[in-house]
Amino acid sequence: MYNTDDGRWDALWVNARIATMGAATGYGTIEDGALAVKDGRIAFVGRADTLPGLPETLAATIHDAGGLWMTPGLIDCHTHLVYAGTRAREFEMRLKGKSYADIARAGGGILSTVKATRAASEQELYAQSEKRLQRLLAEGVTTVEIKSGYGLDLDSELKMLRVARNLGKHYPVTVKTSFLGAHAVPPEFAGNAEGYVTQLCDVMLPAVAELADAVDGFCESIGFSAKQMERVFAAARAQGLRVKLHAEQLSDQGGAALAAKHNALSADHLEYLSEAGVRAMAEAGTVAVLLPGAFYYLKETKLPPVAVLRAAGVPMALATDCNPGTSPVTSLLLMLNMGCLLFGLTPEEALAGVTRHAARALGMAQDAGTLEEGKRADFVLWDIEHPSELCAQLGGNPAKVIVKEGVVRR
Ligand code: DI6
Ligand code: FE
Repeated sequence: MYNTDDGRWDALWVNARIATMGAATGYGTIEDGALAVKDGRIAFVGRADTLPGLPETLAATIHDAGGLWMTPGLIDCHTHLVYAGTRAREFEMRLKGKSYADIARAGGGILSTVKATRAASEQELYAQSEKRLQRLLAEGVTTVEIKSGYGLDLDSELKMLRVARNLGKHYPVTVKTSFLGAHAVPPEFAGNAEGYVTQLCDVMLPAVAELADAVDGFCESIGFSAKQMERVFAAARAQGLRVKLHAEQLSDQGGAALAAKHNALSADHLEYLSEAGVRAMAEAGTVAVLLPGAFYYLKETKLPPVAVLRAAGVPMALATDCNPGTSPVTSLLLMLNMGCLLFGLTPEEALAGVTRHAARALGMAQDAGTLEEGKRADFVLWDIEHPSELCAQLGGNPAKVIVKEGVVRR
């Protein structure tokens, strides 16, 4: 790395093998590639021999990527990483034969994390959540979605959303928040889900809207019905917020079609998705967010209909679902492997699922997810021989250099 005096660009990276992820299929590979940064955005990406001059004359700082592979910064578009406590005891119970739904109905599950999260101070909650975020970032994540939904009362939901936003202020990561008040019925409303939905729509949603980028829900027999979610979505629209939905995770509730009808950014999980649901998503352009960590951790056997989604042209994203109950996962790279081996994605599809399609699932397609001029200069240099290695490997971390909005963070 060396400096020149009056470069046009802030920085220029040369000698990189670039997987732009900008092509409809494949990696969008550029051999002997160069990428320039200006004001945190990508100002040039292409073959070095198409640069408009000698590198030294073009930028203030020249970085030699040393032949490493460059990809967009990874995007984890579905996490619940702000929470307190653990649920390891439930892991033991499930090993002894109890199901996730049994435990939830007995007052464990989500509600046990609600108890711990309500009890935690904002500082404690931040400290516990920060560790999980650090692990995600170490593997090249530069954008993360974080849901509320373990507070389920106004103050605790606000606390969660503030923690999520503050993490984004203190770490080199873009945080998108989702209000997931419709995650479970809190104890104060036991037996009165309708009453809780009313409180959620009339009081909570307007009060959290400033801290939320989108509104989510858990549409399930142990969560909220499609009818109840419809009320939540109407309230979201009144606040000008886009929606998304945990749909068809444990049973087919018609959630994906409902989400599509409300122009949702994404429908997530989708193991029990019907063909009608796939068609509705395709027509609406709703992203399918696949969560192999939860599939694996719950020992689910029903697979999401990947071949049908693919044939219908529904964009498929992959995410960790980082949460204490069904997916205590802080490795998006591990999800690449599981997406391929458990769900049958190709490595190109898996990588698009944590870049281009994940950006779209967050409504950020204009801004992130591919290495193209005008987008944020969020990228990773990997010590790998080919992008497929990011999917093929288990464990280890080949991320060598992580750049967030043009600034080297590692
Ligand atoms: N589906 C999930 O997999 C997570 N939330 C949801 O709606 C699980 C949340 C938990 O068990 O704590
Ligand atoms: Fe989830």
